[in-house]
Amino acid sequence: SCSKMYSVGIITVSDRCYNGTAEDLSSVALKEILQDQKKFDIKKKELVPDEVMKIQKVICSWTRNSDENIDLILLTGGTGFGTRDVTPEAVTPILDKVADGLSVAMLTNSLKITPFAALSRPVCGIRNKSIIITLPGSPKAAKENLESILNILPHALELTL
Ligand code: MTE
Ligand code: CU1
Repeated sequence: SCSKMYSVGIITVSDRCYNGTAEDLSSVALKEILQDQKKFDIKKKELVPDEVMKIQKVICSWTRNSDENIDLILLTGGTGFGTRDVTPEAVTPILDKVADGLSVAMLTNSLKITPFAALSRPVCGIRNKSIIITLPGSPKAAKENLESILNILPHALELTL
């Protein structure tokens, strides 16, 4: 059944939030959406700059089979076309399995809202039985992308166990 609670970790990837010139409002928005569902327990939160190694280090220390044993890892930010945007490049090489269906679902829904959705380069998949999803950086974009796959996540998480 889908009555189980799943643990969630949120990684904000942003140079500006990391150096204190911007406020991390996206992880707050994501938290609110997840809390409304009553199926997710937000156990971890981390803020990292747009750097491949730092992003990978947090993901690898959170996955199932690690001490933290996080079921669902959400990243927000760094999916765009900027020179510093490296979230997809950080996530891709550490995935055991790629789940393009989640990316297609997010893009399909997002393109109904704004053509600028095409400027996000989402990468989703599985590592050590944890589901990893990359979301854009703005609170609005992060929220819209997560909402477009929210209802299918409990079943996905059940299957990866
Ligand atoms: N997706 C949705 N649903 N809504 C949005 O407003 N903004 C886009 C895109 N995806 C947006 C969206 C814009 S303008 C950019 S530049 C990209 O996400 C990349 O965002 P990131 O670099 O902050 O990750
Ligand atoms: Cu943009």
